[in-house]
Amino acid sequence: MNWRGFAPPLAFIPPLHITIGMDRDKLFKLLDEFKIETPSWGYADTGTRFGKFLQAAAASTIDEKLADAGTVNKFTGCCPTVAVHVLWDFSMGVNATATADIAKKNGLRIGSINPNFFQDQVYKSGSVCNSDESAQQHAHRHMSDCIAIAKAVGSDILSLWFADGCNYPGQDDIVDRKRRMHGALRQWHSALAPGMKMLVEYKPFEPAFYHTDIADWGMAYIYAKSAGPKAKVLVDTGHHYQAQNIEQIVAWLLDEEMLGGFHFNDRKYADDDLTMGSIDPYAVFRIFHEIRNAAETHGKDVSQIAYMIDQSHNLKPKIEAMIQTVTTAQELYLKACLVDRAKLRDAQARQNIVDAEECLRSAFGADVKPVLIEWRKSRGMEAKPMEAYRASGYEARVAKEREAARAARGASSGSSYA
Ligand code: RM4
Ligand code: MN
Ligand code: MN
Repeated sequence: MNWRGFAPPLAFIPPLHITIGMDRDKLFKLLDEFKIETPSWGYADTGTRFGKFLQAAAASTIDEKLADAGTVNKFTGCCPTVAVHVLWDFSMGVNATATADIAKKNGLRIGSINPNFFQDQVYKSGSVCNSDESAQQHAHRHMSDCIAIAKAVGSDILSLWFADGCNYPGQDDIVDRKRRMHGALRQWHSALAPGMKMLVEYKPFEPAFYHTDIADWGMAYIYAKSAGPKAKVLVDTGHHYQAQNIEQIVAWLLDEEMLGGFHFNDRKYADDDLTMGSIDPYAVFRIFHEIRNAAETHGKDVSQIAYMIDQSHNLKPKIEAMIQTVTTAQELYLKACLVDRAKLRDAQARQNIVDAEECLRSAFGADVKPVLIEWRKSRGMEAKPMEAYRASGYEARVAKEREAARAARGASSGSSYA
């Protein structure tokens, strides 16, 4: 629709290259390079603190999660790595090297390793920020296991999120806790294999509700900077106060060369872990716009950004939810690639606010679905991933197999995300 609300007749829509000032080959190359990591926990039954609703097709073992992740990658061609959550995926008896082989059989690699510093009883008052040294030691032992797993599976990302924090004013000394975290991160940084990265995730609330020990991007930045050059900041889109300008944080981190990656999800209220772009797709577009702007206008290297999904599909069928997420991400990324940056620079130089804003709005409003279909066809992929996945009958098949396998194991679904 144009701004008066009348859609021009189709025949008058100019060809793509005229509208966007970017040729098809460049766009296709950008799409080729755009990869998103899916999380193992997105394939499992998850819930809220009030309970879980179980799905027959949900994955319960790491093998099943990898089969599902491989299926998402098969239909989207965009998700070659899988994030693992160590305690949920590598319980006793799970062999890391064998798991890497299963990933390979499913056309995947193990991506980020997510340690778990929140589940064990000893972490009641935190992990490395805890004044109780036995909790700190427990966290250190777990981290050594995680570094060993990372080496065994050939992962190059340790993705760190801490539930550390306090529930009440005065509960512990904020500065002592800060120094404990500093010490732990520095120590772990020095244990990283060459080529490994350490991502530091922040979150202002939950499960601690008075303060968390890495509450915002500034704190994550300071910790990462002091840990060493392999440490960068991880932006989880659900981990901000309402109304926070996330794309500005992204632009700053990019300019400081401290943006490590994302956990994408959407939310309405708190850390809701809803499907990316389901509530506010323009917000995701604005993030991608800042990334493309950093690359094209400011000459920054954005190739190392780890795009990851951190969602819980409590009610949606897991694989469909993931395919929906990934195709949404591709659409919004592509729209951001379409922003006419020369035109935008010109409008900014003229201080013409309306023209400048329209550069973003018209790219956001572009129908990119036909371009994506063309790109998929040119790469020998399914033109419409969701339709093709539904037609494959995968969900009904694994539902049957997994129900039988669970019954044979005598397994019932536990309360964790594993
Ligand atoms: C946290 C954070 C972490 C995720 C855990 C399960 O809120 O987003 O990245 O691993 O939840
Ligand atoms: Mn996260
Ligand atoms: Mn979260």
